[in-house]
This record gives sequence, C-alpha cells and structure tokens, in this order.
Amino acid sequence: MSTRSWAEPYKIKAVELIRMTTREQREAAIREAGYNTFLLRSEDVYIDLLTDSGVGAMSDRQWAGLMTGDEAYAGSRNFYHLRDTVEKYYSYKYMVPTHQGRGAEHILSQILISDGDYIPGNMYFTTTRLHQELAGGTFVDVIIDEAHDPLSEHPFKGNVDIEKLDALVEKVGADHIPYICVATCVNMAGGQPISLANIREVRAWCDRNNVLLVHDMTRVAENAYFIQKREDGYADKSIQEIVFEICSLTDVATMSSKKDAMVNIGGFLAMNDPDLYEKACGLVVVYEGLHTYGGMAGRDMEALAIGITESVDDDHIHARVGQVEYLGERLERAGIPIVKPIGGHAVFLDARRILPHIPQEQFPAQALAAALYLESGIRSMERGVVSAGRDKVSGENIMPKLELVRLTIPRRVYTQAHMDVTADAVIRITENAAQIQGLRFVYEPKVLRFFQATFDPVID
Ligand code: PLI
Repeated sequence: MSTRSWAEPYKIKAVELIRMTTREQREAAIREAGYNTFLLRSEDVYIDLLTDSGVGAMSDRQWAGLMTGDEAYAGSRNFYHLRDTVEKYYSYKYMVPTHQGRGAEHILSQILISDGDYIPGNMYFTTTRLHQELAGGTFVDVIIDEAHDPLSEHPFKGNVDIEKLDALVEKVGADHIPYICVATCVNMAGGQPISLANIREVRAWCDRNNVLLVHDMTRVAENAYFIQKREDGYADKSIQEIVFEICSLTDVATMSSKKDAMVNIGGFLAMNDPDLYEKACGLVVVYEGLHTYGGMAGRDMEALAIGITESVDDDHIHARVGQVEYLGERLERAGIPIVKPIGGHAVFLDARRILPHIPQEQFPAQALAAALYLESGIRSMERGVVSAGRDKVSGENIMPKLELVRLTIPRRVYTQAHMDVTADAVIRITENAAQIQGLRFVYEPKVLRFFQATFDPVID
C-alpha cells in the first residue's frame, strides 16, 4: 500500500473567483429559497458542496479535447473514441450516449420493465427509482442491514444481502424480476462500496435465476479505491484493473459521467447484448438524439473519453478520496456525528444525532443544511425524509433510517483550506444546534420533491 500523502497530482492553471457574503445577505437568500439549498443562486454560495455532479474541474487535456469536437450529426469521430474508451476501461461492447445518467435510466427502464415487475437494488437512488416506477415497476431494497446504520463500520456497506434476494424470488417469482440494479459506491448509503466478492455472489445469483445484472457505475472508480484498500487480494491491483473487473461481472451499465468521469454533462447506457443495444438505439432516437451522439455534443463526448482515462488513475483517485477522508477525519476528531466509514464522494452528517430535538416529520436534515448555509455560505444537500419522498401506494412519507446532510466534494475543485473552513463551520453550528428549528412544507412537488420544495420554519 502506498505511504504517499493524498496531495493532489495536479497544479492549478485557471481559477474561478467566488464571493463571500454577509449573514444578512445569506438570511435573505435562504428565506427566498424556501430553506431549500437547491433553490439558492450559486452566486450566493461561498463553498458549494451541494453535489459532486457536473461540477468537477476538467483537466487541460479535457479542455483541449473540446476543441477537437466533431459536431457531425451522424458518426462523429468523438463517438467512436468514446465507444472504444468505454470498452477498453469498462468492458462493455455497446454504448449509447445520453444527456446524463437519468437519460440512460429512462431508456433502460422502458425497455426492461413491465407493469407489476420488481427491481431489487442496493438502496434506492432518487431518479433511478422514479424511472423504475414510471415504467410500472416497484423498487425493493436488498442492501445489507448495516447500510442503514450510520454507526456500523462494515467495510462494504454497499453489499447486497443475497437472502433478501432469495426472499423476493420466493415472494414474487424470478419471472417478475427483470434485473437487479447494483450501484458501486452507494450514494444514499453514504458513498459506501460493494466488494468484488459480493458482486461475484450477485452474478452467481443472477445466473441461477436468469436475471440481468445492471450496474449503476456512476462512482465505480471510487468503489475500486475501497476495494484496493480493504478487500483481500486487491492491494497490488491498479484502480484500472479493479474497475474493469467490476464491470466485466455485469451485463448492462447506466452511467452519469458527471461524477467519476469529471465532465459537466453527459452519460451513457452500455451493454454486451446486441439485442438490448438494438432496442436502446430504437429509444435513444426518440428521447435523446441519434445513437452516435445521444444527448451529447461531439466535444463533450471527447472530454468524457479523456475524463474516463483520468478517472482510473491511481494517484488521482487516492487524492480524490483522500480529500474527502481529510474532511471526515477532522469532523470525527471534533466529535461530530457522521456516517462511518467515511464515504468516497462526501461526508454525511447524521442529522438525527445532531438535532435530536427535531422530529423526522420536521425534516431535521433539511433544517441542518439551511442552518449550515446561513452560518457559513456553505451549500450542502438533504438526504433524508425529503429525498425519500412518499410511498407510491399509501402516499405516506417514507421515513428512512438515514437522515443525513451530504457535504459533497467536487473533484479537483477545492483546497485543503476550504475543507478546514467547512469543518470549522460544521463544528460551530453543532455547538449551537439547539437553536435550529424544524421545517414544514410550504410547497411540495409531486415527484422528486427535494429539488423544488419550499419550507418555513416551525415556530413553537
Ligand atoms: O444526475 P444524473 O441524471 O446524471 O444521474 C443520476 C444518478 C444516477 N445514479 C446515481 C448513483 C447518482 O448519484 C445520480 C445522480 N446524482 C446526483 C445528481 C447527486 O447529486 O448525487
């Protein structure tokens, strides 16, 4: 194992200026945003830890790649470069580009899911589950129980519980399970990895039950980092080798390239089965664009091909996750309740334990995210009951065990000093946590409510 520090394997060539705000300005901004950090203007944000999606810093090579964009409607040179890169690093033979990850989820769900089907997965992701439901399916959580416990130190909290899969087959029959969706570095669990041993078990289960294995590979390189660090037999394997091995065990992949692959926009649906590819080509032309550009410009496909190559570099990924761990360890040393182990793309604050006086019906994580912004200008994201939404049958709020605020670190964007400012701000607000009030809905959208909902403080 390398003893080198996580220091960044790059130097800074261009900077984007950001602005500090006063408390009065932030008070007005968060009120106007209805206490929803998604509705803040980016100009009013000092350090933006809302997401790691589409906000990474591209390299000089990626920017140079933009200039080589071939914007032909059909058969762009950059498409072939991207297709070959996907096969070389991720193993999948066929690929249709999409505008981002949910474009791929949409097409896949429409092709594979019929009314009344069940789709198991290692915890839900918001857009993934919605597309499954829109296609007539029902998501079933088959992640191990430890994933729902923020204190469990299980090294692979993204693992699938095979007994839960067997129980589902027993209940609904394998014929009603078109595929299982396995995410690498499970976002909603706190950026927690799945082990290769577990992926192999899932593969065997899929073969026994004639069920496809779909890979949400949005953060596969970060997952590979944890396998290299924690799984027996992988310490001497490169990130590139581990990523390839993970992908080779799966049949289909949906990718949001805005994360691991460090582009501002883009995604794809990839597979090995020519029949599935033919069906995907049939739908991509309806919803995204011709099969050789899908939802992407030629220049963006070029930047993506280069970004994929950079994303599997060992030094890159060690620095990337190292920075997240640096922030997490600082918070841990200060006694702040966070999800353990520290995840790959973010540090997750445990809002239940930070704000024990706020019941889950009053959205503690949403309130904590708003309070952090007010204190410091740092933007984070709620990942709790607001994100979980309502049960599609009963209409009741789904009450997840994890009520979290995500401090998501964009790739190659912020410095160690920014991490220190963030840790100091979190420590300050937790010291005054008793003053933070719960929230109630003012406006609740019907779908993916966390994006556009507005709230008011609950005044006792
Ligand atoms: O935001 P998209 O449409 O490019 O990708 C959707 C998506 C799919 N799977 C996973 C695991 C994601 O994390 C994901 C998007 N995540 C966002 C936007 C995030 O802030 O985490």
